[in-house]
Amino acid sequence: MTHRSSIFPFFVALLFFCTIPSLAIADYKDEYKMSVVVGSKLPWGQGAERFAELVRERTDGRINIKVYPSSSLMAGKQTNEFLIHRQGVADFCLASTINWSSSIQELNLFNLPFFFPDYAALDAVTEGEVGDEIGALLAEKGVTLLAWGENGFRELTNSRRPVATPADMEGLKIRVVGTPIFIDTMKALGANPVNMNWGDAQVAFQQGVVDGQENPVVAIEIPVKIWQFHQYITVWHYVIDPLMLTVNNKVMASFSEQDQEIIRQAAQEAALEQRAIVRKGLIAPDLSAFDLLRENGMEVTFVDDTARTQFIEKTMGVRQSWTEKIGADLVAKAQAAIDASR
Ligand code: X2X
Repeated sequence: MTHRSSIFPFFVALLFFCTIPSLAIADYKDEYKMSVVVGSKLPWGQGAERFAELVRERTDGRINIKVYPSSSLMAGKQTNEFLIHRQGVADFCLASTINWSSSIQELNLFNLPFFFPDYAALDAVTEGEVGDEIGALLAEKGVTLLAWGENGFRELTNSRRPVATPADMEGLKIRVVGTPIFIDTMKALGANPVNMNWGDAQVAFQQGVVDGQENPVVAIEIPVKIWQFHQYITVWHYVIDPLMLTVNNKVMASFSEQDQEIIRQAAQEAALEQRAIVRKGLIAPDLSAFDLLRENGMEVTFVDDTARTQFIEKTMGVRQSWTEKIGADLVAKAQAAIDASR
């Protein structure tokens, strides 16, 4: 009897101290899922890994984010990513606007053909009023935009011939993402677009099912060694591909204010690093990325100003019809930011 009563307070104390820390993180899950469309070895996948690592370190493991690469959370169907993010299947994403733009029309702004001339134009848009408006729009739809990362300008590669003017596009079979504006643009250029998920695309290049594709040089074409399939590359900056680092609103709200701040900061840092990595070697005077393509046997064609004007004219109908879907007001604001950046 005496023995039992002396040990009782000890158990109460033990129970108390063990419960306190677990109560404080009671709402946190053991694992948060982060979706990425491409593999972990690409700079895009590595940007997500870097973010997860920074968050894990700075929250002492309270927030454990696991990256699910290669569209694995949406069974390969990359254009479903926004839907599964909104539903909470993916808590976090590092996502291309291309894959979300069939769900959110406004994101087609970045897919307007030959609209963004250079990186300064992109930064002026994402870091200005338009970037904020897109953030507000995403928030309304259930996700919080934490930072802008980057895939890069999308450049054409093919196995048939050098492409320098719109006439050279005639009849080329080009793989594109299953996003309608890409089909429209390729058709306007006289090409034959085939839509395909990224997971299937690489096999299609290998088997020569398509003649060509379009993706960023440093972020995708070099890491997948596109020269194994395509000898010709056209540097035409036809579409820009920013990435959005996002978190589901409800998931964000479940974190303490201190942890939310850690997440915001980590996102900014990881995205900034990731953007620098994918731009390296692409902007004069450092054009080493193109040298690497040449060393691997590719013929690099830079589209000059005259040809760019021809490409713009050839796709003007696409630009006009999609401007209506995106919202003329948003496109005009982006145009003003681009003009001011020049
Ligand atoms: O599918 C593509 O081409 C990729 C990997 O660049 C995107 O997800 C937009």
